[in-house]
Amino acid sequence: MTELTVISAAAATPGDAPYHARHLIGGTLRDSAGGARFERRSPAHGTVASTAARGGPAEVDAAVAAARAAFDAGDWSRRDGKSRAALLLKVADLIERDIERIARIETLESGKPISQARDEIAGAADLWRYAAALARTMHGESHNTLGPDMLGVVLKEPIGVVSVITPWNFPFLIVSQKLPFALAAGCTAVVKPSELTPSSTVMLGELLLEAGLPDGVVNIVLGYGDPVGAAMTTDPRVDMVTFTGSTAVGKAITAAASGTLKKVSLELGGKNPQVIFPDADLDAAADAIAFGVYFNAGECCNSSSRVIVHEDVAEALIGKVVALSRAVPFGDPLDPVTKVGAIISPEHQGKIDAHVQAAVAGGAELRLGGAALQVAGLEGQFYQPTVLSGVRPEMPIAREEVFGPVLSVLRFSEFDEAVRLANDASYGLSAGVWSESVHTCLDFARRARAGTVWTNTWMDGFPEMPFGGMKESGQGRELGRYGLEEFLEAKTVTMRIGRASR
Ligand code: TXE
Repeated sequence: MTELTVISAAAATPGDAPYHARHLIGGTLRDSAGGARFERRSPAHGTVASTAARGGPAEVDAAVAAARAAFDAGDWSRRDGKSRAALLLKVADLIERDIERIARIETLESGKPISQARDEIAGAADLWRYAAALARTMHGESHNTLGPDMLGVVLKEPIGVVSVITPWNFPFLIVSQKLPFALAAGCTAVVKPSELTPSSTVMLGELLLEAGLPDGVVNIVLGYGDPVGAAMTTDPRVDMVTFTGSTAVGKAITAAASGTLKKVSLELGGKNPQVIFPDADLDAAADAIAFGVYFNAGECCNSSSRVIVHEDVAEALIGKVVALSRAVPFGDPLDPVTKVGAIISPEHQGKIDAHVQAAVAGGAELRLGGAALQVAGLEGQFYQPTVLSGVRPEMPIAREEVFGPVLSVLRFSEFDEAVRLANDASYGLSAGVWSESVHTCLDFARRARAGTVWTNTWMDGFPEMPFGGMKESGQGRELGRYGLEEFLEAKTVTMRIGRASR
């Protein structure tokens, strides 16, 4: 079962002094009034990666007040697109200048490989740049067929104060899928990063100050979902909540926000299928499957955790995936060779293992892995690359988000069966199809209930292309023009023109 590619400790105790993350409220970085703090240990090394101010209702109240005042004052919300764009471009430059610093804290707090953290920060900078372009292309519409003496204009206006609540798996990327688009639209914001990964968002706050963003336009409050996130979803001065995280919390936020009828935009979990038809390029598919399931240790909403393969090629495909799985370098995330790092927390590692053991007890066949991974010299938690075959659609492992490096393989024999299995989940985030036939791919793409369908590829993302989910994977879209529209409201202005008297 073993014979994996394990990367032992590059440096068992990283020498970094822990970063201290503070709230950003009204243009000032500060600790909580009573001095409350929490600390984050590296999930790979066990050392203290950071300490953070621990906020509560008082900090949320001050941050929301600052965001509301900044919005209503209009220095940002009514500023012209050209100067909004100039500021967002400056932020992109500053992010690129600080890639190394931000990537390192992402790795230390989340356990993800440093090479992928660098890519994530570079990709985030590109999102700020793309949003800057959108800031100059915002426009409404005009109507001149309402009658000879009537003119109608639809204005696009910023929705107002936005609460931005983000998870731990891609902290810097996810805040950058939301915040620059909200700012491009003219909104102001209160941001809460996950309590597990607070620091990179505060580093972003430092860059926003350096770039000259007016005080109060972006505020950051650190702390736990309850009370900080909860207060951000009920405060009547907040107009919209944008959230990425678990489906359970997404539902709780929707319920909490309904009291004041805030707009809610949600990017939640996935149980994303890759469907492999018998004429597919199996080497390419196997490669994409291994990448799709092990990227970010499977702690990824787009994880391709379900493979649905035609019975004629199932064994050949599984063989290739298992061989690739053995070759993927798992281990110390600070080593640039590593492709898969640590699991975010011991509790989460326990949940992953419980899923795997239940599947095996239920009749799934363990083809690789299925246990914790020991990495020499490191104290943190790692999980072996795991491949399960013989998974049946009714098993929990085929339906629930595992959020770990665990692949479930199901089989099919007919096209319609493949579509039915792919859509047989409460989630609808992304799906993949592999076939040499463009007809098979497009037929599947049109019938898949998923916000994104990759054909003969997996997990390509572009700022220009919208991203979001159907069913319980969420509502609303990020990125592309859609990502800007989420933060805009349409206002109808109707004018009587000409000299005709009423
Ligand atoms: O997420 P939570 P967790 C899934 C994945 C994972 C599971 C749990 O399956 O195993 O969720 O992860 C804040 N009001 N995803 O527990 O709890 C919280 O502080 C307002 C998928 O870390 O959803 C954090 O900032 N906010 C996902 C954020 O919500 C609240 C990425 C996310 O935390 C809150 C992460 C409340 N009542 C996990 N409770 C994806 N889509 O990729 C918590 N929060």
